[in-house]
Amino acid sequence: MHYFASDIHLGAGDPAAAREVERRFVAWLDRAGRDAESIFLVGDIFDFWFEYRRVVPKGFVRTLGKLAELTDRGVRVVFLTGNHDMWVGDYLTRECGVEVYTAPQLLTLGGRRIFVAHGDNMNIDGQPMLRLLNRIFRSRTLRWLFSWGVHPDWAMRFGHWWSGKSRKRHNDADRRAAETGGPGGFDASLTEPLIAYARSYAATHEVDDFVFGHMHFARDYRDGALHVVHLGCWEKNPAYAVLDNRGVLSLRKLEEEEPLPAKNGTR
Ligand SMILES: [Mn+2]
Repeated sequence: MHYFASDIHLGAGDPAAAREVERRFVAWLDRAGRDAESIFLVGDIFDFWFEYRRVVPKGFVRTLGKLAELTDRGVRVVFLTGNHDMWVGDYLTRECGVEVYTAPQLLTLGGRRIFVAHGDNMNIDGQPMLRLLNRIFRSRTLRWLFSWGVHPDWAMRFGHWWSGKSRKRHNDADRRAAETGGPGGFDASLTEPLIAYARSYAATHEVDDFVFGHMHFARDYRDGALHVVHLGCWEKNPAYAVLDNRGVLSLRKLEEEEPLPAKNGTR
């Protein structure tokens, strides 16, 4: 079995809610670990992560411990960075045994060809502002300057502020879309650009299934041979995907317990 989850946004929101999300995530990792060959963490696992050569952010102890335990047991854990945690360094690899990728991956799993990506900065060729931001955020120079010129407490403070702002912006966009687009229909439309990307990619590559995060809307899309799974966001409606031993990839809701308390901020 191969498992996929994204957009946990650990550390987001008020501390009690953040702790609850982490508790559910760690419980999920634990359950998945019972029959998982591999677990794919498809970006935005942390609401903000920045690491120095010898310093890592406080927190996430249960998550990091569980990841280390899983890889110690021989479960393959793969982390594809998202736009909130693109600045991971070698800590997760060295300390927790996690494979880290900063770009989309086309993998063969259980005989299936699976394209996995967080889903940010795809289809940005026609969007100069996004391209510029993407270049800035991925700049090694900026990362180096940040790392050597900014005290960690200030770097973290800035990062959490920026992440919160980014989530709020998306939240507002969702709300506006909800007001104009009517209930139910708006969120699904956000996933269309990634579906379009998948369709054009599949025209030139052999791919059985696509898995994306980022849109914070769980959706299992099929159109002929095209199969695209959008993983949900764990703050709202936790969902994950499983590639089972028959080679079928499906989206599942987190079968669990009581809903999380309502709160502000989503993405
Ligand atoms: Mn996200």
